Amino acid sequence: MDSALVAEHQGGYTPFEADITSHVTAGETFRLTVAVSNELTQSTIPPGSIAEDAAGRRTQTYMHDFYNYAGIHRSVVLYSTPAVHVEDVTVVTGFDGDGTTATVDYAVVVAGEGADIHPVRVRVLDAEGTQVGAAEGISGTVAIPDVVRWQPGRGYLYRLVVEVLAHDGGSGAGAAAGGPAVHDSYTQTFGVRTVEVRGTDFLINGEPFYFTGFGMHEDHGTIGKGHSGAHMVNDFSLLEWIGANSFRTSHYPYAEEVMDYADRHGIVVIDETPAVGLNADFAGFFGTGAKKTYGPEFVNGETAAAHRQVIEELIARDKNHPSVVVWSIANEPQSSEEGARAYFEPLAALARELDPTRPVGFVNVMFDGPDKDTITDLFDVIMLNRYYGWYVNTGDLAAAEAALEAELRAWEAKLGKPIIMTEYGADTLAGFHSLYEAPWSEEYQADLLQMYHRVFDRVDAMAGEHVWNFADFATSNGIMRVDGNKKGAFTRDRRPKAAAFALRRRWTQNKTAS
Ligand code: GCB
Repeated sequence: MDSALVAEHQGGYTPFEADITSHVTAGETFRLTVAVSNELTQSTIPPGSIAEDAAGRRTQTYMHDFYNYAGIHRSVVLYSTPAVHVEDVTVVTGFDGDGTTATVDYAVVVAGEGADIHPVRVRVLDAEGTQVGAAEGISGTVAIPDVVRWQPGRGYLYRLVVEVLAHDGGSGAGAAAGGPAVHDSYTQTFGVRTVEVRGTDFLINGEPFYFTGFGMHEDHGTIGKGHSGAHMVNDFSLLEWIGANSFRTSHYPYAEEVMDYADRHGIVVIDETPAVGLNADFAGFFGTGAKKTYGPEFVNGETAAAHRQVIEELIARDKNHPSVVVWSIANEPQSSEEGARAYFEPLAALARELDPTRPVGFVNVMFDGPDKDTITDLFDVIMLNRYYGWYVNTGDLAAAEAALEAELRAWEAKLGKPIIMTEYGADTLAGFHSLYEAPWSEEYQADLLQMYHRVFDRVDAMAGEHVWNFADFATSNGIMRVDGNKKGAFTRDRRPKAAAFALRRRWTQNKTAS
């Protein structure tokens, strides 16, 4: 049987598609093969390198702290559309006047030959399915009076039903009812909310929002990175139990089902690209790598091209999710070396150009504090991963507390923007207890988190706290990891450590029953 290559795509976390119409015949069977490679190189995001020894044995190394699984982790879907069809929809929401009326700006792309002669109409339905607004044309604004807002903790969703009509009136469902036939239709859910950074406040719908939650990973026993609805629902239930209002998709875009769930349940998301490990300073930790980050050897023009692609694909995929309130374009890149600013300035500008409605950030690494970092001013929020009391000041929470507070105050003074602590935590072996401040014990993890919280509560610019990590997870082999990374508040099979109860007490204490 003849076979043909119909599509190729680089990057493992964002969707891609191919039109296979000319290769198949209606009514006949065919074989569709999807093959994936998990090899990471200097031109992939995340980057990695492959060495080959004299015997031809190839080994993969990479500079990020989670296991490089292979295989197909997400859905593969075969679907058909009419030749002229809805290809893209963008929805941007705002409020009018006294804030009780919403403005819904929409833009539709209709693809296919002769697309422009087909009339387009849109209808807005509320959660019960009642039509609350309508408009005609491929772009426009629909007003929703007495709008129900999408809010943290309350994921109220509307639907925008986009219909491409037959250009000659046609016949069909709509025609039978007296209107023109519907040629193609697509339903896009959306929520009405605004996001804004003002001074050191992070505002959702004009109200200060404080992030509580975790950096997470798509990682479970047996299924690895594979998406599973049952595991997803369990993880979201644990987030609810512990009082988390948000999470970061560390360190890559998560399955679309996760984003839909967050929308529906009012969970706030910091949405991250897979740009992790762009940092030669980690060479010691991972036992390998270049000496300098920016240059032909490591983060070069090819890396930049792949990085642009992942930003474009993430924003194209997730732009209509109300849960997404920040784009994080990288985790812990080297940000003090010469070359960092020239590398990141165009990427920050690209993210803003693609989506002027959401704050853009990146996550800053401990080595590049406020005295050394050269790029954080290019972004709207300050996102920090800090390990005082763990990698530094190990076992000395008093010294860690002073160092943490001094650094947060320095950032506040330098940039005056909201600070979100996107990682803080300690490896903890579930079941190990100690009377003393013993790293790895459940007591130490809880004490360390409590120390951070004392400091956060003293610093005005703090806008959120995401513990590293939601659950223990698999990593590559190394002397710093025993059966993976153990910084979870939950174990890998989602049992709570002592810290989980402490977090629950903090994160649920101000909640009124509803
Ligand atoms: C970090 C990284 C995260 C690691 C974590 C750790 O800064 O962003 O990927 O897993 O530290 O536990 O060392």
